[in-house]
Parts: sequence; structure tokens; C-alpha cells
Amino acid sequence: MQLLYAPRSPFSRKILATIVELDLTAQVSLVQVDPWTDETLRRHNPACKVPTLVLHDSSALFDSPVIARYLDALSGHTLIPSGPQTWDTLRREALGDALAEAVIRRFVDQLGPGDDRLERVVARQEAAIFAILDRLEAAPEWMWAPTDLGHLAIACALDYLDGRSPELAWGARRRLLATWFYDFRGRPSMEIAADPTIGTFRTNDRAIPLVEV
Ligand SMILES: N[C@@H](CCC(=O)N[C@@H](CS)C(=O)NCC(=O)O)C(=O)O
Repeated sequence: MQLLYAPRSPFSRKILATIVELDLTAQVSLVQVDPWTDETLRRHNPACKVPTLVLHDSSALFDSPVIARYLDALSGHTLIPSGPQTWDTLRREALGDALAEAVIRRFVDQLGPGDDRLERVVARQEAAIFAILDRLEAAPEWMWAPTDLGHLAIACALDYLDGRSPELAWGARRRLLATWFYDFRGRPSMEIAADPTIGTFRTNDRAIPLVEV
């Protein structure tokens, strides 16, 4: 399989960390793409977004929640537990993804001309960012639960928030979440997701399509 990814993308990082946690690095080779300029990506994913996973038969999977579910099913459902716990895990994955999405939109919208409408959009993204952070801080039991896909999504989103919007100083009033995050990001899966060259991934700079045998 080939994972088309971008190094800074929080959704790509979530999938990279998932692959490492599931011990699937030998089965996935990495292809770095710039979704904004590389039209080869669109042949596999019409929305032209990363991450996109190209399977052995050249079909592709996207978005990141779908890819994560596929990989988890391949390895016996260890990151998305079965039973009632499933929904808590997927809810936290959705919160992490929504946080990343809001940070991206806030950043992109701030690049535009400062009219009223844009200011309202930026304020709306900030409301989402703070509400998600507060929710995660207020009911912290998940922080001590066994690692699942929700933890990876939240940590990748926080990492992105930290790097992209340091002026928000998100950790100052959310000590539990900040303590959890600064510890969690030391996990090998998070470190390799931030820099896949230190892991055991194969890289493939010649692009797709590729049918692996
Ligand atoms: N919901 C998607 C979001 C993916 C996404 O927005 N990826 C960004 C990079 S972080 C991208 O490819 N953007 C290019 C574009 O929007 O055209 C997922 O979870 O995979």
C-alpha cells in the first residue's frame, strides 16, 4: 500500500501514527505530495486531499477516518475497540479532527482581506477550538485510558495547534490537557509521525499509480 501524505498535515500525521501503533510500517510505503500543487493526487482522490491510501489493487481510500478504520480492521481492531467503547473512541477522533480543521480554517481565513465576514468566520473557528479544548479538559478520564485512535487524533491536532497558532497559548488554562499532550507526544508513534524518516517506513519518491504484488 502507498500512503500519499504531507508532513505538516495533522490528518496525515494521525494516519502515520496509526500505522506505527498498529505495527504496519512494513506494509506501507510513503509518497510525499503537496495537495495544493500535485494533480497526480486527484487521480486517486478527486478532492485532492491528503492523506490518501492507495491499496494493492490501485483503488484508494480517504478521508483519514476511513483509512484509520481500514488499517485497524487489518490488524485486529486494536485502536478502535469493539463494544460500547467504540463510540467514545470515534467521538474523540471526531473532536481531534474538528480541532485540526478549525485551526486550519482559522489560519487560512486570516490570510484573506480583513472584512467583517472573514472576522466572523475566524471568531467562529476560535469558538470551536476553545470549546473542544474545554470539553477535553473538563472530562479527562480518557487521558488515562489505553491508547486508541481518539488519543492519536487529539494529539496530532494539538501538535498542529501548538505549531500553527502559538499565540492562542491553549495550554495555559488547560493544565491537564497540556500535561497529557507533552507526555503523549514523546511516544515513538508520534515522533515518527512528525518525522517519518526516523522510522522504518519505506519511501517512494516516484509516484503512483503502482500495483504492488
Ligand atoms: N477530512 C479530511 C481532511 C483532509 C485535509 O483537509 N487535508 C488537507 C491537508 S491538512 C489537504 O489536503 N488540503 C488540500 C485542500 O484542501 O485542497 C481527512 O480527515 O482526511
